[in-house]
Amino acid sequence: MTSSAPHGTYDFVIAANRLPVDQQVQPDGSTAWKTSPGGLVTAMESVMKGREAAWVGWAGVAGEAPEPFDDDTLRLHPVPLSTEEHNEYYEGFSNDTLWPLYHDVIVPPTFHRTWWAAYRRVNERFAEAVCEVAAEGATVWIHDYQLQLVPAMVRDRRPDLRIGWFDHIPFPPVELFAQLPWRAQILRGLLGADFLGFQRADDARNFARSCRAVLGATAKGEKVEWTGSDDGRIGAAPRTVRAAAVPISIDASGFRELADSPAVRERAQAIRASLGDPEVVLLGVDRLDYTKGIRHRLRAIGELLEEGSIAPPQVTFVQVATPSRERVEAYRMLREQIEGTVGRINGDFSHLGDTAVHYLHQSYGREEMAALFQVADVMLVTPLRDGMNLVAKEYVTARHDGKGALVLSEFTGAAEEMRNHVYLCNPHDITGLKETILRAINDSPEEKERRMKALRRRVRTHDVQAWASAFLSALASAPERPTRKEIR
Ligand code: GDG
Repeated sequence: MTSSAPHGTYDFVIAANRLPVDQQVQPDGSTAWKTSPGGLVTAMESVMKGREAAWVGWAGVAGEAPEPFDDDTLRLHPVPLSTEEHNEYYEGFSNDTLWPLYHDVIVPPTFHRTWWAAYRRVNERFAEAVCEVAAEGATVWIHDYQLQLVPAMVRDRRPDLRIGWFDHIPFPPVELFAQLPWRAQILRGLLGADFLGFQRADDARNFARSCRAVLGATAKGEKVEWTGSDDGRIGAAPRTVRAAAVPISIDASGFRELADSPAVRERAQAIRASLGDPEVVLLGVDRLDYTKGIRHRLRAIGELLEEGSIAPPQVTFVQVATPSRERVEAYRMLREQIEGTVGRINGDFSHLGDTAVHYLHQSYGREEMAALFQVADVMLVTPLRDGMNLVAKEYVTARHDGKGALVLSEFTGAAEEMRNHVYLCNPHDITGLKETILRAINDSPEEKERRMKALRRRVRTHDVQAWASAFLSALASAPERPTRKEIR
């Protein structure tokens, strides 16, 4: 423990892989930082009011990091990543080892010792940066799977801090997690926190079971007790940690306002007209990721077209597949497969002027997304595994007309909250998925409106601000750490 670690002045510190800023080139060729507003930023704004807050993260450009700077009331503290570290810590260990392992090994995870070394090194750097900015007794909120070692690394340096970590993605069952060669180190890293938040109670339970099986910790209900070890490795101190579900949400009022604006309503009408005013628009919006079930969705759509259950121009399917992680091989292969399938479907079932599948491998602005949601009579959210899935919550929030229908995979965190009013599906069951899509198309307007009303209410009352407050009050009341003496 380095009690001489420097203290900063911020009493609330966020650590996430990315800073909420992007570097933009100005007309004169110079560069400037622009905040990229997202759900997390909005949530943080609501809990940061009146606090001196700092955000520690990578600025998005490899090489030297810019000097810390202020954005409005928030201090942004960039952590540098070299190109090699970006490859090994981020694209490698985070996105090609942990991501597939934590998503039911839909593709096989890759294990490389050099990636692990980089992950550890970068986590250490984040921990140092957190300690540098955090005031005595500050609250630290660490985000996601890229930073699982940071809680213990911060704790070792600064036992005065209150440390929370939130897992945006699923936590796998121990039978899968146990494959990870560095499973014990990851668990010990997380156990440095006072409170660990997960999307679902099942994720929290998976974590607790892993602690029991891998570390021999005691896990009762939401409490994990770890008596530590004296081998001097990170996370060696005795701990009692609470692990519980705190499901994330969206900035519902902000998104509702956007979706309700005249510009977005007009744009929605224009999009519908440009599609040839079909009777039914089916929509998918996802990062192009193998977890999102896009291939299964296309399979179902292809079969429905083949059977003649749906056909353009009356029914058309729009798939927005936002470019993602394009340097990782599994993502390159996925893109090829999906684009091959879309090409085959359109070759077989489109006619001049009547397209069966509109495939858009692009990113769009928030307004365009809100407009697309309003056009969608049936929204297809069919992941094979997803921590939460915010698209599902955005879709219902955008439907201020109360129309539309949400087909939602039971393997999303969102299904925990929304299962009673969505058209629930198992995306692996193509026959069942086809039936569910047809039911969502053909159900009565009254039934759809009833469901949509309940869904909208749920998201409105459980928004991102509520999530952030719930997390922080759980963190504030997390069990006090017993001293080593009390445990023995
Ligand atoms: C991870 C977890 C969890 C997508 N394309 C565009 C665009 N988006 C926006 C969506 C939505 C967000 O990105 C995606 O969030 P999801 O929740 O659907 O999925 P992941 O990116 O995998 O997020 C997930 C989440 O973290 C939060 O904890 O729910 O389970 O995997 O907001 O609308 N936004 C814009 N243009 C696009 O082209 N503007």
